[in-house]
Amino acid sequence: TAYPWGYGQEDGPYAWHKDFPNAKGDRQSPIDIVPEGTVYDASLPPIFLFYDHCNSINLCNNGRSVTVEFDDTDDRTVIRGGPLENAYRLKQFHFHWGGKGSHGSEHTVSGKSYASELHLVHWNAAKYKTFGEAAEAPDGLAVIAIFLEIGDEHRGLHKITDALYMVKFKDSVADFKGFNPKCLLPNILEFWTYPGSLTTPPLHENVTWIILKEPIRVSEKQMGKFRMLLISGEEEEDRKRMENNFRPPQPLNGRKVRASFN
Ligand code: 1SD
Ligand code: ZN
Repeated sequence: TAYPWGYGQEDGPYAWHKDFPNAKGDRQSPIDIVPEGTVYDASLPPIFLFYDHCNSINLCNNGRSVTVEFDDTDDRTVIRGGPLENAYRLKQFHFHWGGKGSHGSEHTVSGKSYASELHLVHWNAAKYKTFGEAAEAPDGLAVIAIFLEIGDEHRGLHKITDALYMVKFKDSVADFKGFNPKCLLPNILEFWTYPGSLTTPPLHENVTWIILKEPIRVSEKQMGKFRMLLISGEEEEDRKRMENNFRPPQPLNGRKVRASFN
């Protein structure tokens, strides 16, 4: 199968602009966050995650990442506060990671990469009727990003890493009920926020990014399980690993990055 885009030599981030002109837009993501260049905004409320009644559905390998999808037909699982004007519903979360421990995140902090980055994707259901509609609107999406660094084993992540074998091949889907991403949050919810874009084609410039300062720790062995996933389908002879599925930092172009903390 030919991929319209990916993370390889030919179809990777440096080629995306050919099919997706947004790639050269002026509010692209990810970015390098330079803490000294951010502005503390005392008027920013804390971010609240109402995840108590959340309902995961399945785990999928879409050939570019591994995604856990949620029932988003009502407002049972939302985030509020921070830079957001209303509640945004959780749609899915997924990861970006490297081929080796020290890189793999999309956002960087003063040039430092983390091993992986978790994205909790939410949409503005107060204003738009469907995820698809929100995904094209300027205030449609809010993504919470959490950095993963190598350390001890992460208890909460086990449920995911232990299930990855079920979605080894591209386009595979497995039942994944009852997982609550609350267990993947760090202790402190201090964040940076800035206006940006999807980090994957079509690179729509409609994401309010909320990047948690405190990383979570996962073991090298757990990261290794992500790297066993394949970007090839079960029928394909040529087996390629899913790794280095991250876009490098993009120009800030004068955007202000606000910090919720001093
Ligand atoms: O990579 C994801 C992509 O899979 C999809 O979830 C999209 C939202 O429709 O968001 C991007 S990202 O910007 O969260 N990386
Ligand atoms: Zn992402």
